[in-house]
Amino acid sequence: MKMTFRWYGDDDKVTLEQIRQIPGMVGIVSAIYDIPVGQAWPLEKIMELKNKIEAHGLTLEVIESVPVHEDIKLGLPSREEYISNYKETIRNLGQAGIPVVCYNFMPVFDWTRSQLDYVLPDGSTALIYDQKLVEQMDPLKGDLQLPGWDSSYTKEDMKNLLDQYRSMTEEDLWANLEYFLQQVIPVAEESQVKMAIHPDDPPWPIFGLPRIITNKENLERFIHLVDSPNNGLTLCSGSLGVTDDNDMPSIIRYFGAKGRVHFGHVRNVKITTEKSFEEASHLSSDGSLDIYEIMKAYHDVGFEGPIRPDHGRMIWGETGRPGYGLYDRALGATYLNGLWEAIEKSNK
Ligand SMILES: [Mn+2]
Repeated sequence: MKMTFRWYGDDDKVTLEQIRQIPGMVGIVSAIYDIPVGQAWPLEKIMELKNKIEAHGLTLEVIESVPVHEDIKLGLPSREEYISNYKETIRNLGQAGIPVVCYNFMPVFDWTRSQLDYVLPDGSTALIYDQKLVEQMDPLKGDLQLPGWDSSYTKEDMKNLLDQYRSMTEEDLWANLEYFLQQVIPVAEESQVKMAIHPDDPPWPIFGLPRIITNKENLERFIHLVDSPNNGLTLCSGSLGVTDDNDMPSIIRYFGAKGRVHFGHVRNVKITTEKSFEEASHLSSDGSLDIYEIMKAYHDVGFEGPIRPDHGRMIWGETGRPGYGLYDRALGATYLNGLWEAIEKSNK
């Protein structure tokens, strides 16, 4: 296991100098943020990012994400150009020696929450998701201002997009995903880049849009769409784990044994009511997930890829990007490293 940390580039309040000082931190998960979705990433910009990270004694282990243009998810004729650009990006990432690319295939909204600064009993704040509140929200009224997705859409763009998705079924989305993978995975193989799809967050349909990367059965279907070791998964405990139906340790063991887990997001969530949850600290006893069992599952399948602490709470007066402050994620990394050391030593 390689411990990594997400960094949002030069605009991130959290600096590479700070990340370097977290014990056991070896790698960075980042992306290029100033290239419009659908355009190819030039090799020079990738090298610039990689060199900056390496100059701080860290390695660029994962690109999270190379976003997939909506026209690809919608299966529009214009997808050809965007898929061709995506392939060029993968070739360039391969040339730069970047081993893993994380992406997702969620229509329009990416990860979604109902509140970004919910106050927990200890005074820290966390992201929460309340299904009833989300159902009352109207994306066309600008009710949603979330960090996970592109807020540059105008009302008109949003309306057009939602109208285009209106008639789309889950099977249509599967077909468009398969079409994308059939073209992209052979390029990933040639480029020695491992593609790692991130599960849908939350793992159920929202705003009437289909979501398909949601459970073990669908992950199994996914890895067979194109049966290649380069067609793999980012397993995110805080995404899949918000429903009791998804047993995270068993999912990690199952797909890990097949060599299809390329990246791990490890964080805790507290399921409050059905389809509602609060993000918790990483500690097992603070949430609904057993983080020890999750790390043990990664350990037992011999996982050697990158793992990162995922969203953190805001603590100690820190302000900044919701879910992505320094302090609580650093505590998370330290806790995960502690569990790993204990698991390793007790297995000797
Ligand atoms: Mn995640």
